[in-house]
Amino acid sequence: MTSLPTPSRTAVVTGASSGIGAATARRLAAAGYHVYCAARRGDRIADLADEIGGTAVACDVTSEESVAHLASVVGDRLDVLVNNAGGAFGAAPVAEADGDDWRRMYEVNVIGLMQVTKALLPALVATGAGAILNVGSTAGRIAYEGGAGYTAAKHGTQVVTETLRLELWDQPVRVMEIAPGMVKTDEFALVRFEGDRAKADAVYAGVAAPLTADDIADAITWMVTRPPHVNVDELVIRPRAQAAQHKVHREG
Ligand code: 8X3
Repeated sequence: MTSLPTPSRTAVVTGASSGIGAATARRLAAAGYHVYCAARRGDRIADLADEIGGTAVACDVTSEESVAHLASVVGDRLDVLVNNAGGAFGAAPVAEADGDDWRRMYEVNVIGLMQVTKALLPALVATGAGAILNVGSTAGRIAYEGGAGYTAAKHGTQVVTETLRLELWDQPVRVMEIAPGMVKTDEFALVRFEGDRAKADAVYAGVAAPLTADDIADAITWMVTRPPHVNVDELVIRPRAQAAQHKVHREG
């Protein structure tokens, strides 16, 4: 008797064009997933998808239409969704905050996550063992000066994750969050400080070994590849040098 080939496991990673997203796409591909690399910047995900044998999907998570397109490309079965698209824009104190920056942060870190999750949930349920992994932040656990727009948005990521886990309690879908602390990527701090290289570099100054995007991708891959009954609700992960947001060991 011949048996049908097992369909390969599939994963969607949003914000896959750089940093944690790109590293996660690579790690999941190495773990045997066919990865749909989703990001606004189509050229960058095309190269990544080629490299890992995945599929590039240009997608702006803040656009319902764009997310519907992503869902149509993915089809009716999906094993893993990594909601990674997000970011910080600006670092002004509340008294000088820019409403547009705050709206953008809420749009991408919270509404985008909701839209992608909503669109792909039927496919995740259909596999009988889906996994949703939301990329939050330690900024979703604390407050710090100049961080309110971002911390509010990442607290949003955290609480949406918790809510979703409650709502899906009887469904075959795990709901998890990773909350990284200081991760040195090419873009996070640079985007936050609007291209100001000196300010971006100061974030990591003297820290011998901040986390890398690949450290986070490694942890994400571990979380989603646990057996289907094991739900790692949340994983807070920092470099050893960062005991807390305000307590970072800097050398020199
Ligand atoms: C990034 C962590 O410390 O910049 O999500 O808020 S922090």
